Amino acid sequence: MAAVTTSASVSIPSFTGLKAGAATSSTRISTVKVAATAAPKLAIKSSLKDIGAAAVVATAASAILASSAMAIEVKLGGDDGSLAFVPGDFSVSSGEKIVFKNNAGFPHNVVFDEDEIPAGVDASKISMNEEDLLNGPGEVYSVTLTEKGTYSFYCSPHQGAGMVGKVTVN
Ligand SMILES: [Cu+2]
Repeated sequence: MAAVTTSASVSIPSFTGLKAGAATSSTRISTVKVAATAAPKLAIKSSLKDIGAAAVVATAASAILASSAMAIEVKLGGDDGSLAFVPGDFSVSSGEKIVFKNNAGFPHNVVFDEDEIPAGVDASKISMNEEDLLNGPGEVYSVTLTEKGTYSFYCSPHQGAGMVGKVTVN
């Protein structure tokens, strides 16, 4: 079965959430300082713990952001519910990650056409199985192409409806 990974963009919203949480924590600390009683000691401890966790997440998120600079996201299904890859024709650099993400009208999948990929590339190694489907919202299939050239791909349930795409690797 083809590798299904969590995309960077899926992780980022939770980072934003935690960032907001960290801001709340520092607010709590200044409140504690003003109060200056013995009891808030426990509150400070838990606040620092929150900040520590947020800092760890922040580090992970920057790593994700750095790597996503070398990735392109392709929506599976248009925002208007159309059965299409969005964008449907695009270019990437050799080695750049392509993240296909369920957006609308799923289930979808991503299958490269063995007759329309550069010579020597094994379609089965870069494709999902025809029977495998991304069923849930936000589910992703990621692939990295290194051989330069033009690749055609399609979604097997919706190929007849015109859900086909093309990527040029430079
Ligand atoms: Cu589809």
